[in-house]
Amino acid sequence: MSFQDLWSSLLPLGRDERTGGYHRFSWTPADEACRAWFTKAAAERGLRTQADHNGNLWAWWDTPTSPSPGAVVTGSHLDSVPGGGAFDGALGVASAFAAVDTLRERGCTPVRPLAIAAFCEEEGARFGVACLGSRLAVGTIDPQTARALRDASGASLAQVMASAGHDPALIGPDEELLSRVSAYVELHIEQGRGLVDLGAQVGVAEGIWPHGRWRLTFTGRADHAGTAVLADRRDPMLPAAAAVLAAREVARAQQALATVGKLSTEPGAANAVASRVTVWLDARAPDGTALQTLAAEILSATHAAAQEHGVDLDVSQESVTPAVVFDAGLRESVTACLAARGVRAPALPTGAGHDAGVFAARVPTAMIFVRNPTGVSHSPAEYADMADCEAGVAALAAVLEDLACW
Ligand code: HGY
Ligand code: MN
Ligand code: MN
Repeated sequence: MSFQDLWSSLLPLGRDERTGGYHRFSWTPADEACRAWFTKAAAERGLRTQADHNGNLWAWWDTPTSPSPGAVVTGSHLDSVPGGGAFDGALGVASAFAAVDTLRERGCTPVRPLAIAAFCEEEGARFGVACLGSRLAVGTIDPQTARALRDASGASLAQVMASAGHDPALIGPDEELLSRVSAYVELHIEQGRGLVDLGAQVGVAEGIWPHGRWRLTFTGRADHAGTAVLADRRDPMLPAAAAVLAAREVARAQQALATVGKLSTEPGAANAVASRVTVWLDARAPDGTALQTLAAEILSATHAAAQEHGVDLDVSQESVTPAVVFDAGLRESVTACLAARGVRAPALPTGAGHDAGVFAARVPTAMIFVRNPTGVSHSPAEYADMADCEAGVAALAAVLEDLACW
């Protein structure tokens, strides 16, 4: 099967035909369709599928003889942000299956197990914590905290996993699995224009900026929009607006990134002063100290605004991910492997989080980026040329051949 055919079979799943955006949230029918797609793609290649106790999917190419220790894992995630693009995560999973096809066509038989992974809830779009499935597997989130996470409807992860037939009591670190993995290589569409500016089809990740996500809940007093005197109001929308503007202003001043992209308001009446407004702050900076300074300054300005308007503010840190520097040795061998095949793969930093960033804490990890002509991501406009996607598959296949077939 060509990459293009494999890719076309995944494209319609979870797609909103009206906007072209994707709504692939963990443990929903769209996610179920993606899991079925993964299982079918694995079966068509004779790979053994396993769903681990954290909800991550694995497709194993077991070696016929007694395998050398140290599985090589590749893959990414199939979930999306609300209204996300087609390529974020999905390109890495589809490219992994296509890379297995390429290895088969070349007659390569791995001497060590080779696995394709699709990690659960990488975007944190439903339960609020990014890379939830890989964090659980690696042990960087407390299982009890994870079980108690709730989605917008109030359903907990434990309830949702149980209804999907998984025992939530089992979630948590998978030491046995981690002990078997010698390397993880994730292919991902670049979320930025680095490769465009460098004129390269593929690149290799240097590292990931530290980033954090905070939930800010402003509680004021509901009132009538047409009668409540302005001076008497305790309007939570005002300090929420201050938080949005402070995020932009402080990030600009500190050459960092801060975004408020999600806001909810109660009761949500057009003719009433809100009683409660919740906003989610996403902050990212070049290093840990810069991230702390960035967040502290935004939150301080926000607290001041809440006080000024007589509004209570509760700040909850949903997730903070430290800076990631990928394994230099693995990164150099990936770069050398591609150079030996005449492929220039420049090294790039990124502000986007990935499961590879989580796995890097426990396993030598590398990332291959595929050129994104506009750099746009987390949007229906996210796009990669098919020629660049196929160059990504060829690069991934070459790296997997080097790592697993000799
Ligand atoms: O938010 C991120 O950087 C990633 O897409 N989860
Ligand atoms: Mn993403
Ligand atoms: Mn992603």
